[in-house]
Amino acid sequence: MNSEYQVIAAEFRGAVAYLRLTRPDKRNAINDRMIEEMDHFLDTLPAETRAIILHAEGEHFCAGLDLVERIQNRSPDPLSGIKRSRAWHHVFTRLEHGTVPVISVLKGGVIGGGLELASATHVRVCEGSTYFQLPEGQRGIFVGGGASVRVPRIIGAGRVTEMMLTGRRFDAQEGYAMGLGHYLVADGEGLAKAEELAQAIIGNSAVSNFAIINGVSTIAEMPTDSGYFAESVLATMTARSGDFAERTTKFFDNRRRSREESGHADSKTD
Ligand code: 1HE
Repeated sequence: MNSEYQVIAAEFRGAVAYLRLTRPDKRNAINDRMIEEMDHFLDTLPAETRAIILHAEGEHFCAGLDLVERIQNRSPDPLSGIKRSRAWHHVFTRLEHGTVPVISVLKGGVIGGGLELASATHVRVCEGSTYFQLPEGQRGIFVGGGASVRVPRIIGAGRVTEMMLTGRRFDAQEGYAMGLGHYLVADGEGLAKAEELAQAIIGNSAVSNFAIINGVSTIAEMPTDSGYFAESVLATMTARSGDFAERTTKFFDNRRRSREESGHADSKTD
């Protein structure tokens, strides 16, 4: 990718990288260009990035696959469809299993591929207008960006099957109760909430954040003994990162200091 972004925007403010979908006239539908641009965004993340905030222009987070482009570029060669699907898998997996946590700000439609994208993010903030839908059955297609893998892990295969068969919508409250959203905020307040959460996450050890975003979902798929093995390796790796001793010593020093200060305050009042 060598030209300017057309369908996303990138902004870097200190440790936070902002990835904004900028195709509101098409309800942020994901075309091939958007996948390429997201890939490039991840290629060029500044070294100081400690969290990514994914958000969108307009009233809808994302209307899923660009159906119009898909029909125009339809090819009888099944491999062309496979390549497109694999490109989505590649980019969404880079988001999910990269080195920094991703917080998404959801609003309006989180439809089809929009839910595939959202489910690759680690913390999902829903504004009140958010709704979730998988209308693939109605459109005559199937999910191709990882939804059949990621969404059942959140809400179960049975609910995903039913969502896809009936095309039903879950509103923000329902999505929140099911775990599709982790925070529910009023319309227009999603970005501020994401920024507040980003600051909390940035305050963690970067090595722990890496272990959390890669370890938990990967270990959940492993056979039990492999999971225990992988967990012990991550536990040892994080504990040896240097951050651990420094942070934990500071934590107890601060507690001791505040205990002493409150004791001092007590003796003053005595
Ligand atoms: C689009 C798309 C799209 C809007 N591809 N162009 N996704 C869907 O089935 C969702 C289809 N879209 C909708 O249901 C509605 O557009 C919305 C509920 C999202 C928004 O409604 P509204 O009234 O605000 O907008 P609109 O008038 O329907 O559309 C505005 C424009 O956005 C219009 O373009 P225009 O040039 O005529 O102005 C629409 O064509 C365009 N637009 N959605 C292309 N999806 C890897 S597999 C993943 C499989 C899936 O994602 S399936 C789900 C697909």
